[in-house]
Amino acid sequence: TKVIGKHIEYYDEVDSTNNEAKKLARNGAEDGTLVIANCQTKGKGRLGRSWLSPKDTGIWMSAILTPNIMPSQVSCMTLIAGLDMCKAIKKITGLNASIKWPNDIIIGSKKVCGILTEMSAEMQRINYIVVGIGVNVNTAGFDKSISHATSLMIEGQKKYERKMIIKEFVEKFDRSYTLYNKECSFAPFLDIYKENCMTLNKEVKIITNGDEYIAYAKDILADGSLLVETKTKEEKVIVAGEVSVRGIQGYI
Ligand code: BT5
Repeated sequence: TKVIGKHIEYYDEVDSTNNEAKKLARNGAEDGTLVIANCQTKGKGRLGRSWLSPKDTGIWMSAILTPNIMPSQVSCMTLIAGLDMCKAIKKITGLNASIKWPNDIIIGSKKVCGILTEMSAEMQRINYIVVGIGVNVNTAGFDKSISHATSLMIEGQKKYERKMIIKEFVEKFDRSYTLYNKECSFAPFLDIYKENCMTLNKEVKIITNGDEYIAYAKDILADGSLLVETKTKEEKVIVAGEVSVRGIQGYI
């Protein structure tokens, strides 16, 4: 690869690879540095939630990125990482994975991968981005409290080598990262993102700024935002917030 994973920091156990990556980034780690751990004791989800990261079973990794883009473009970087992980999972396992906008990866109606992006920025400039990716690979089962979770092993009925998925992802993301830095636009990824996105043409629940409503997911726009139509036929553009898709078990 040219940038992503040229430098890899591996740990047997850390609190969170995102926290470790942020420390390294503050100390000037090079663009594309990957932090990978076999186990996280305090894996983090979004909005202060926790992410179960037991040893030997999953991919818990964070990429440190220092692209020359505006803070408003960071969400595209996350979309692209999700897309490349979705493609890597499909290539290595043959399973029918798809993306729940913006960047959860779903198989059937269950979540196999989540992404947590954190950044340090000024108004017009990014200091660094940390894209943290968690994939349940060989997890045998989940607690009832996260019944919406699944693993590649549960879905494919066999074990997978974590390093093969990491390798596939890193190669893809390296190419995407170079392209994004050159074009500074999500446009080259839009069609393929839509092809891999299960959110489109479905009823969704939008939770944003304390507001919650049901809408219909119509399209993904050139900047990666989600266009929805409310029950009163009003169009809204969703840039951040939580989107649940109506699935087999209600909304996931
Ligand atoms: C996410 O949050 O989906 C982002 C997860 C990011 C994890 C990676 S691992 C490497 C890096 N280092 C970190 O510390 N984090 C990143 P969110 O959408 O908020 O989902 C969190 C929710 O998913 C929790 O509240 C649980 O209900 C559920 N959950 C927890 N562990 C899970 C798991 N292993 N698989 C699926 N769902 C899980």
